[in-house]
Amino acid sequence: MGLLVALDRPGGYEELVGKLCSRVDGFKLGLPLLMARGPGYAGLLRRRCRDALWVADLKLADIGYVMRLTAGLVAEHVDAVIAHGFVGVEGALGELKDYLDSLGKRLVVVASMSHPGAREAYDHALPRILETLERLRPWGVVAPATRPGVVGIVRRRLGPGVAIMSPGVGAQGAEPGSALCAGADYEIVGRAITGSGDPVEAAERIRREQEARLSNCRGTSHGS
Ligand code: O7E
Repeated sequence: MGLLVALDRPGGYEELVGKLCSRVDGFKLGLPLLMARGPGYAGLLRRRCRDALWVADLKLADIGYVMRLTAGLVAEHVDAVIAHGFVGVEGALGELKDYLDSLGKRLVVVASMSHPGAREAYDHALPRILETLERLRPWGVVAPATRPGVVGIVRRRLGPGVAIMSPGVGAQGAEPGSALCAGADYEIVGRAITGSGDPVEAAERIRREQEARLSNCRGTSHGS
């Protein structure tokens, strides 16, 4: 069971990261934050919580050359980098994966998204993106907590060896634990924690809700 906190809004997170460190599994650094504070800010935050899983979300969807340049700016400070799946393997994700492999870093690829419009964009594309993921075998995949059925499809297709991380819990309406029950390893939570008056209490509450939902759904089939 995992909880990753999305840090998106530009701001100072040093103290919050220190407080959340023992309560969550990792942090996803958003593009607005990294643009405002610079890639080195990732290193500064990491020093507050070294053993967590640190993921850079640079909204990568480009040719391999540009994705490598962009990922290279922050790679030394993080464990994993996210890229979009629809750009394909040759000249794009394949190059990025080779580059990250050479640095000992992990690639996470978006299979589908959590917002309502993702139905227009992703429902017809998902079978092709799943083929891409099967060929590429990235370390991780992003699949939407708002659509647990999609999480289940990704898990069944890619098997147990891939880390599935699911955004959409809290502000976008999915309940804590719902994606975990569908087969995800981590739920990504941003505003429900960072926008709360008491982010530590919010993270602890979400943890408890994850645990409660997971213990209820264990024994039922994934993706239902
Ligand atoms: O809604 P929140 O505040 O809990 O934040 C959700 C976070 O997950 C935010 O950082 C957003 O960029 C990310 N996210 C989604 O919300 N939906 C998706 O489908 C995919 C992502 C994501 O991380 O995409 C990586 C490119």
